[in-house]
Amino acid sequence: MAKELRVGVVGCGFMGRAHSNAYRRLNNFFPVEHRAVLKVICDSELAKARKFVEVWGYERAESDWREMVEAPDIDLVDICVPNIAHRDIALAAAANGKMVCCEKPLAMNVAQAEEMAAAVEKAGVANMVWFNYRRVPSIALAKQIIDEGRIGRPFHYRATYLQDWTISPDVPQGGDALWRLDLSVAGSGVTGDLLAHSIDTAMWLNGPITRVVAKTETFVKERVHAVSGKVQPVGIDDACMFLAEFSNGSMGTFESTRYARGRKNFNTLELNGAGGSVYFDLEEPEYLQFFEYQQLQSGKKAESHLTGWRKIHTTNSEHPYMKHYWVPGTCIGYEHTFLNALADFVMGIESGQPTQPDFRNAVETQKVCDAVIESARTGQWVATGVKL
Ligand code: SOE
Repeated sequence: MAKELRVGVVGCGFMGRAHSNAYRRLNNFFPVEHRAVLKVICDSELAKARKFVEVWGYERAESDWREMVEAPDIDLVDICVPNIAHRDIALAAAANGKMVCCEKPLAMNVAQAEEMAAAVEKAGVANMVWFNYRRVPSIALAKQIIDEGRIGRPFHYRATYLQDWTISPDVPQGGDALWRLDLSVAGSGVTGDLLAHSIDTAMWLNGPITRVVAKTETFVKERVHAVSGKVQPVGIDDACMFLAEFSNGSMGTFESTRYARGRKNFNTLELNGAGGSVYFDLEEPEYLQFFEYQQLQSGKKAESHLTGWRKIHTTNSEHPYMKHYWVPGTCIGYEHTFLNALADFVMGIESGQPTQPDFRNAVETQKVCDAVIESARTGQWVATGVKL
């Protein structure tokens, strides 16, 4: 008989939905031993949680996460609330012996992130941070290609993460919908919200970032606060660019903004090495582009009159995750990145080989985020202290 994985989710927003969908679909697509059971959805607004029960099929709604993390019928606490609340919920869940999965970024800063990693380690509970883009099959394929040695010595890593939804000065800050614009709730702007994804992916693909130099900008200096109704200074970074050095000797550029008109969720990466390059663009997530300069087996130069970038349609059963879905040539979507992450987490529990990124790993991404913010403040290169 299947073991139950009884889930309690805190937060009914965008991520609450994305994760709920993953729990509901897990056993339809992945042959894991555990059966996900949607037990509790928790939101400080009980009416919202009740609505969620109807839509997503949870067993009950609650308004106090403190009760939920103590409930004996919950195995896994999943944190989908604004960053300011991550630490307290994670610490309480771990103290109650629950597994903990947390939305990114792990915390408001490194100090909190370290505390959270220590708490889950002390409790000995399984844990994961939802850096879902690692689970895009094309990005996982890039990882495979890099690990196979097909890129050779890496020289350049290039990441962009661009959006455009905060350009209007009339967009308020704060509250349920716009907490990402409120420094006291989010911890930072695009650095924690968007670049954390790029940094996590970059260090997964290309190893530790050792030091950074950054420039941030806040284009709209004041906004009405959605809760207080008062005009308040904006503290977040609206845009951030930074240069990075990797421990493998390659260099990186990272750019993120919410002011790139027309760019909705433009997330790209490119890695150039002596033996080849890979390029990924989230607007065409089912493709990975690969340029092969040197053949892996023979070591021979592959360039000829037929040379060109290969646009790999990452939909074959040989490609990461794809054998769990449809027939070759058919695509999966954004929501499946969460499903893939959940499946990896559950397989990690079952195999005894915990999946990554866990809290400890996400502390390293947080270190880079904090170093970026510090560098933007001082104008100096800042060592990240990353240990991977
Ligand atoms: C912000 O708009 C946001 O929703 C991020 O918070 C997510 O992490 C990102 O994947 C999409 O954009």
